[in-house]
This record gives sequence, C-alpha cells and structure tokens, in this order.
Amino acid sequence: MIKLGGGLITHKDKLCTINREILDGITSVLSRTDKKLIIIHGAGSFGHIKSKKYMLQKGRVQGLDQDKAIAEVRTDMLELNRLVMDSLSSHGIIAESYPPHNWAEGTGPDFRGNLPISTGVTVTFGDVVKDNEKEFGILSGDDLVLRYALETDDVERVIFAIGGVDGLMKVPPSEATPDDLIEELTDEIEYRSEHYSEIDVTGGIGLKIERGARIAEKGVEVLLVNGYHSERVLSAIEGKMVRGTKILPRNC
Ligand code: IP8
Repeated sequence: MIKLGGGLITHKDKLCTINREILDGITSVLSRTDKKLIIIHGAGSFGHIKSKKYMLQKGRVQGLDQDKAIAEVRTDMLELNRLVMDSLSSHGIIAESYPPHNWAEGTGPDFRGNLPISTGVTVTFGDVVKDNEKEFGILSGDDLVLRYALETDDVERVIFAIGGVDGLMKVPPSEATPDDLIEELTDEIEYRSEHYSEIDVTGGIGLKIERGARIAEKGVEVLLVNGYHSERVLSAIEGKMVRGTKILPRNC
C-alpha cells in the first residue's frame, strides 16, 4: 500500500496545482513492481485550501456558503484523482478508483463503509464525506490507509511517500540536517515536528506517525520515504533497504 502525500503530488500553496514531474516520476516506478498495489492519495492544494477557508473539517457552520464549497472540493478532488489515474495509465497501470464520498461516512479512524477493493490496482483518496453528527467532514487519506492496512488480507507493507523530506526528522525540516533523520521510530525517540495548520485541515506528519504506529502493531512494515526520490519509493515497495523512517510498533 502506498500513500502519495498531497504535499508531494501537488504544489501545496498554489490552489489546484499538480506537481506533474513528481507524480509522473512516481507512477513510472510503480509500473516496475509486480506487487498488487493499493494507492491512496492526499489532497494537497486540491483539497486543503478551500476546505480550510470554508471550515469543512468542522462540519456545518452557520453563515458560510459551505454547500458550494463541498461541491467544489469534491470536484477538485475528482480532478486530482483523474490526473493521478491518467498518470498511472500513461505508464501502463490500469487501476480502479473509488471516491470516498460514494461509499464512506464519518471521519477519523472509525468511519463507516465497506472498503472497496479492485482485483487489480485500487485507488482512493482523502475526500469530503457525509457525517452523522456534523453533517459532513473531511476524511483524511491517512485514515483510509489505516483501515485498508488493518482490514485487507496480506498487506505486506505501507509506504508513506512524502514531499521533499527524507522521513521523520528530530527537528522540523526547515532546521534539520541530513543527520537528523530518525531511521527507526520507537516510543523512546523524541522529536519536534511542525504542523502547518494554516494550510492543513487534517493531521500532517503527526497523523501519519500515529496511524503508522497502529498499523505496525498489526505486524505490517511501515515506512516514510522521500517521494522526490522515486527510486527510493520503488525500493521501499520491494522491501529493500532505503533511506527513510521505519515506524516500529509502540512499546517495542
Ligand atoms: O490530504 C484530505 O486528505 P489528506 C482531504 O489525505 C481533503 O489528509 C478534501 C482536504
């Protein structure tokens, strides 16, 4: 299973702007593996900017034109998904896509809905979904990763491909040197991370680490790698040694 971070495949601060070079580099290496892939992508600038402006993560808030924003963010996410699907198919990967607003309800790790799975390559993504209490909310791709990893048979490993940083660093990436990379994350390791909550409506790196640790507890290998180096993504998928952060189960 691979999570393509929204900050990796889009330019995060420019509304609805794809990072085509990076996306194509990754889909190109994905075509070189024989593994049966589940690909989950984040939203980046196709989801977070408008969701933040209209507070979609909070559910219904009076006084904001949220219905228009919900429709727009869903359309923008379908457009991002189309770009991902086109990039995959240009490298010969035929995949099936399952937009969560069609099958999932609720947000966070306990969302409801049967996880759709293809006989070939499965693709899904973070989305605006219905919610019983809040009316609607944002379901993060990281929660989809968690549930797919826990509920799909024979998941070998989960790779979080992130943008421009080699893994989890001991200090925020803007202050880090290459030596600050945490190669194996256990409970004892301390780190200081930054969350760009002025852009992000979901949990950033912290959410990946928390969800990753829960997946690792099930015995599935979890790795964070720098998606700017597409060959690292391929090596990680194949289970080869690679620069990045391996998330170990808690209390390990
Ligand atoms: O980027 C967020 O998904 P994530 C989805 O995987 C939207 O957390 C629509 C902001």
